Amino acid sequence: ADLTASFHDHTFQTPLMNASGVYCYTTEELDNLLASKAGTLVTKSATINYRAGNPEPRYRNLALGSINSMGLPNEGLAYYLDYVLKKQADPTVPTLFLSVAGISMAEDLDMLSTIDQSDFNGLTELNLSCPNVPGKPQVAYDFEATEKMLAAAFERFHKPLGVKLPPYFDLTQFDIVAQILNQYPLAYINTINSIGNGLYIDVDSETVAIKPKGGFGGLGGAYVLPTALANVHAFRQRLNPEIAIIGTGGIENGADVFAHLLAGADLVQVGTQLMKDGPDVFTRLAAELADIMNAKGYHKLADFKGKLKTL
Ligand code: FMN
Repeated sequence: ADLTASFHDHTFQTPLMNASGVYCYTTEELDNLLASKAGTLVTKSATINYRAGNPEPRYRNLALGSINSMGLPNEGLAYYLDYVLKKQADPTVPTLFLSVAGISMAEDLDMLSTIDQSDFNGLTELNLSCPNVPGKPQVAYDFEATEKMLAAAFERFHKPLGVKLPPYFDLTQFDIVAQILNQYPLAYINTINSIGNGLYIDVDSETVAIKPKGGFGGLGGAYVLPTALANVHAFRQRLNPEIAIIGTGGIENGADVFAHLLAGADLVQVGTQLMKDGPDVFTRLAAELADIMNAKGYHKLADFKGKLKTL
């Protein structure tokens, strides 16, 4: 099977990539992703300046996924911008994604201006959905703030822009959010970020799993797959066709990748499973996806992408 994925005018060898925040903090990790079966990569969500993030332990692998409250540790925008600018000079490197997540709207706009004025020619992802900064609500759960943010962003930003969204749970929320997003020339949405503020309890020790926020943290992995698929599909049914979708959440195997694509994703991202397995996960996922396609007689992604059947 041919796993080539197209995304606007970009072509990737596979539809697979890392999810921001996992295995993308350092240039060494980013280089290892480029050497893997991932079709491309996204950098760790950046703030203007370096952040140490929350106290540890702040991430825990769980049997059904993961819980984390990292608090946006990152090297600062200049570090990641410098990386993608260096790499884009190499014709063998695919188009890259650069993620930003300011602590305030002013910081987001400041970073977007910096990127706009740089030579970066890849895709920029504005993270409107970080659930793990104490005292900060997620922008994307405030519909007025989301609309204001997008209006201000597109006033100063002239390059391809996507947004990373949190999961929504009510069909009326999908209607409202899609109606806002459809007003802007977005290149794509990326859905979903972690399901915010889960609480894992270890019954033996009678304690939580992570230190920040008394144990509350974002859920990833198998816990979130049905929510992720619902968000991909609900937005694919509501968004302008020009807005592409990156499906993120709960991917453990090739069947999960297939399901995301069937629901309407153009590319997929892997967080928790990449944390557990490292970049070799992409070799396995590509092989499992190809096996499923071969068994079903599909030759290319377009043969089934978005073609989910209802009863
Ligand atoms: N999402 C972001 O957009 N920016 C981040 O900086 C970010 N950091 C994360 C750090 C960790 C340790 C984890 C586990 C997730 C983080 N996420 C971040 C969310 C993931 O990108 C992804 O949306 C979420 O984990 C669901 O995917 P999964 O089920 O494959 O883990």
